[in-house]
Amino acid sequence: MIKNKYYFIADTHLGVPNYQESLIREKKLVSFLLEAEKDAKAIYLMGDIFDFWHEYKYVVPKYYVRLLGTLALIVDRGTKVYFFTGNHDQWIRDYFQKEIGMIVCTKEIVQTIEGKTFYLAHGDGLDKTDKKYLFVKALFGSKFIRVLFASIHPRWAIAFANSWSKASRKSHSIEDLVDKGSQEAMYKFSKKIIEEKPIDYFIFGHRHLNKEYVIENNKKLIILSEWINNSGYAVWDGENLELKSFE
Ligand SMILES: [Mn+2]
Repeated sequence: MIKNKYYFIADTHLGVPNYQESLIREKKLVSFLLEAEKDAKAIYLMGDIFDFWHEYKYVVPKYYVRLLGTLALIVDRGTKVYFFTGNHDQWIRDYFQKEIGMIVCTKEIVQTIEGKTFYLAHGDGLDKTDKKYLFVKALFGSKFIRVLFASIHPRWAIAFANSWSKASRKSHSIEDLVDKGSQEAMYKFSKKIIEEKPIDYFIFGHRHLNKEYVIENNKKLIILSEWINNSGYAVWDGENLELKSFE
């Protein structure tokens, strides 16, 4: 099969709402990746793949072995895999690059793929009026907090983080479902960016919306769905950029 497609998914939030349900979703994600691999030139994991991830210098969380093994296999067989950190899984070190061979992106990237220019990001923190969110994002990204957290025994640190991430998800879930139309921060952001940069397509996760916007003419914004209730993805074949659902 010719490998000429590019796949984009986000917000699988592995780990919630509980181990059993997450495992079912993880297996579905593995099926998706193996299916996509057949004709994929690259696969973009656009953030919040894990509901919580924290790795230590010599140790990683004891979950997600099917997904991690599959990703390593796919990379070894020659497909590029990009891993964007989301707001739920930003606490990475070198494991994803070194052990799995993924290309890690800790912020947005602008990339020309088969003749079109893509602006790709997880998409949190785009609303510059949301000072509270930006403060928390800066705090969690700070070296001081990371060092402090890493110094707590994982027995406590991981347990605390798991309960925190679940609480955070609950508080966001109602807002996440609201479609703000033209008031959507990602839409406004994309409109502003194209005034300065020649971007054709924006792809974001984070908002869980599963929605396509026309920015202007042929310029598009795609906001990927989450995988807890949906299983959407975007695919680009050099001619069409489409939102699809994996069943
Ligand atoms: Mn997110």
